Amino acid sequence: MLVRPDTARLFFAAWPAPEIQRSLGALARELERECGGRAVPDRNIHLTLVFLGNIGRDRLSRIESLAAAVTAARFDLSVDRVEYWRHNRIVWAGAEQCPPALRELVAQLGEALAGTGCSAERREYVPHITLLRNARRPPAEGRFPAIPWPVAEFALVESAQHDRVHVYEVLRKWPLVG
Ligand code: 2AM
Repeated sequence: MLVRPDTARLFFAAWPAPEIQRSLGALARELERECGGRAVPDRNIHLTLVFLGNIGRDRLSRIESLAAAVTAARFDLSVDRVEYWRHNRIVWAGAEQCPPALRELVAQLGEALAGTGCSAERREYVPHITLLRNARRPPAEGRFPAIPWPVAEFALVESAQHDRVHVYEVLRKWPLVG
């Protein structure tokens, strides 16, 4: 029997449909050839909205009811550029234009969680979709043909490691408005 620990490593994310994960995964493997490092497997590709960290499972239902009250609008994300962060050697995909509804969703989640002590991110939100870890060098070209991603829901996700492999489990999803 699988015994779950008392705490869970949690984050809110936009979770792409499998065909969008495949498009981004193909880009990740192309970048892996160019930059070295390790491509994130298709099934793990996502956009983090708010990172919560390790949270007691007894707080899950409270977090879920706060998330259910979020009323941000759905939006279209045009994933059209890649960037490299030297400090953690991540190559990631992002969007030249961050849709206002995405900022609004992140802000609403942050406000909903403010009283819970779960999340205290003070830096400006930079939407990033991690494609490569341990990259050896930055990609030469920052732009690529846009991958359109209609985002119509958001998810609460648990992150676990089994034998050093990242496993993400979508615990619940909520629709965006519109
Ligand atoms: P990363 O891809 O840049 O590592 C699950 O770990 C998700 O939460 C990943 O998208 C990861 O971003 C993000 N994450 C992990 N630790 C974080 C932190 N301290 N602050 C913000 N996001 C974090």
